[in-house]
Amino acid sequence: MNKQAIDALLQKINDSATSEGNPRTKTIVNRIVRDLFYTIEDLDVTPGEFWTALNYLGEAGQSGELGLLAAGLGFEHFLDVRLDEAEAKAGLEGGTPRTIEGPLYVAGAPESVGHARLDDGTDPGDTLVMRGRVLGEDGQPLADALVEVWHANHLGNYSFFDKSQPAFNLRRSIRTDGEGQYAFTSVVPVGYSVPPAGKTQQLLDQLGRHGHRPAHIHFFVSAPGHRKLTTQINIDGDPYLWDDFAFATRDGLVPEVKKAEGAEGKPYGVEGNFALIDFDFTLFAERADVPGTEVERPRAAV
Ligand code: MBD
Ligand code: FE
Repeated sequence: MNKQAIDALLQKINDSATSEGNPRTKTIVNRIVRDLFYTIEDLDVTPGEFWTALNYLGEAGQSGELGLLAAGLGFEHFLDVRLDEAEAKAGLEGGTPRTIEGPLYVAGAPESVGHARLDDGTDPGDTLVMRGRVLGEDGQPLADALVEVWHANHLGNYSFFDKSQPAFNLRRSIRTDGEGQYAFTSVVPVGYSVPPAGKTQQLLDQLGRHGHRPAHIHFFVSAPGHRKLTTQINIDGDPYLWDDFAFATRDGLVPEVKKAEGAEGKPYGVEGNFALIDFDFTLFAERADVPGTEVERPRAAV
C-alpha cells in the first residue's frame, strides 16, 4: 500500500468513533497506530512476524518484565533526557543529575532519622557507609528531607522480588537531621542482570545485546517545596560502569569509593575496614513552569 492508501484506511478507523472518548488518548493511539502501519509497510513485516511480536509483548507482560523491557530499550532513559531538556529550557541548572527509577522500587520501607542500617548482618560482601547532605539550589542544607534508598545484594538481587531475602532488606527511608545530613550503613552491591531465561533477555539476544547493569544504588530524594529527585549512584570500577543495558550511568553519579577504617566507622556502628562514599544531593525548588518529577507509575508496596 502507498502512504495515501494507508492514511485513507486510518481516516476510516478514526472516523468510526461515535463519542468523544479521551482526546489525548485518541491523539497518541492514532499516532502510534499510524507509525506502526507505516513500519509494517516499509519493512514488509509478515503476518507471522506481527503475531510473534504481539504474543511476545503479552508474555513479557504476564511475566512482569515490561518495566525491564522499557529500561532495556532505552525508553526510561529517553524520558529522563526529555525532562533534562525541559529543565534546561526553564533555566534550571546545577542540581544532582537524575537517572532512571527502574522497575524494582517497593514503597513502605522502614523510616528513620539521620542514619539507617540497610542490611541485617547476613549479607556477605564489603561493608559500605554512604553519607552526605541534601541541599537546596542555594547550597543550604535541607532538614527533614526524605532519602529513600534501595539496592541489590551480593548476587545482584532485590528484596521483595527475591523472596529469599527478608522484607525490606537493603531498602530504607532516611530523614535528614537538623543539618540536612543523611547516612547509611550497608554492604557494597553487585550489578543486576536480567533473568537469563526471561522475555527481556530473549529479545536482547535477538538484538545482540547483554542485559547487565553496573553495581548501583537507587534514590528518591524529596523535600517540601522542592522537585523530587530520582537518581542512582554507581560503584566506580565496575566493568559495566559505562556499558549499562539500561543506559543510566551519567557524569556526576560516579562518586569516589574511599577505603576507611577504625574510628571513622564509630558513628555508623562499623568496625574494621569499610568502603566510604560521600555524596550530597542538590534539589531544585518547586517550579510551576516545568513538568513535575513526581512520576505516576504502578509500584509494589508492602
Ligand atoms: C534494576 O536494578 C534496575 O535498576 C533497572 C533500571 C532495571 C532492572 C533492574
Ligand atoms: Fe537497580
